Amino acid sequence: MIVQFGSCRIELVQGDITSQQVDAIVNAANSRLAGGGGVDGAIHRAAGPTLMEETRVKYPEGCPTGSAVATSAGRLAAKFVFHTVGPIWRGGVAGEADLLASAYHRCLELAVEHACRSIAFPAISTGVYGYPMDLAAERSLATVRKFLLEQQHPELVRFVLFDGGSFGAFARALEAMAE
Ligand code: AR6
Repeated sequence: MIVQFGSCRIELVQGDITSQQVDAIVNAANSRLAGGGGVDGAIHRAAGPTLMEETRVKYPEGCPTGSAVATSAGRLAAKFVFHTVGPIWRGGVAGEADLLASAYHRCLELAVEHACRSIAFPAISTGVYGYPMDLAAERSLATVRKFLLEQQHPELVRFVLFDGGSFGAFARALEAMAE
């Protein structure tokens, strides 16, 4: 599914983010940038050990929730990996929505700073961190849409949804937004 916003587009696909041919791939990391399971584990496995080595050297302090940092992409087809830290869901009363928006926003800023024309996101915070999928879809897509309409960059933002449930949630939210 593709929706155009000005000269940019948001695309939804179902699949594995590590096989995407885009300039930047976003990793849903933790604040210690220590690696982990889920999409973080998959990205580090596919990229190889240089990703963790570079992360340790460049960002020994880690990365705060709602922010993001950039590394090269090891064996991945992308040029960069942006490691962002989404919020842990605590019932919605701990600023989770703003922190989730901030994580997406900072990655999009990094994409512009690194002259990326295309970027692929997973559904940040919706796995181990427990953010409800429908709410995450709405907030994530609204944040990206606003950024694209204001900045007109990057040209392509692709959400790579791992299963049918997450793809359906994002498709419903994007359809509602395009109406
Ligand atoms: N491609 C695309 N999406 C994926 C993939 C993949 N290969 N693998 C999983 N997903 P999660 P979080 C989906 O748990 O909730 C890690 O341990 C998955 O189905 O990876 O932000 C980190 O180190 C889900 O919808 O990230 C942190 O400690 C989405 O990606 C913590 O988990 C995010 O799930 C971060 O938790």
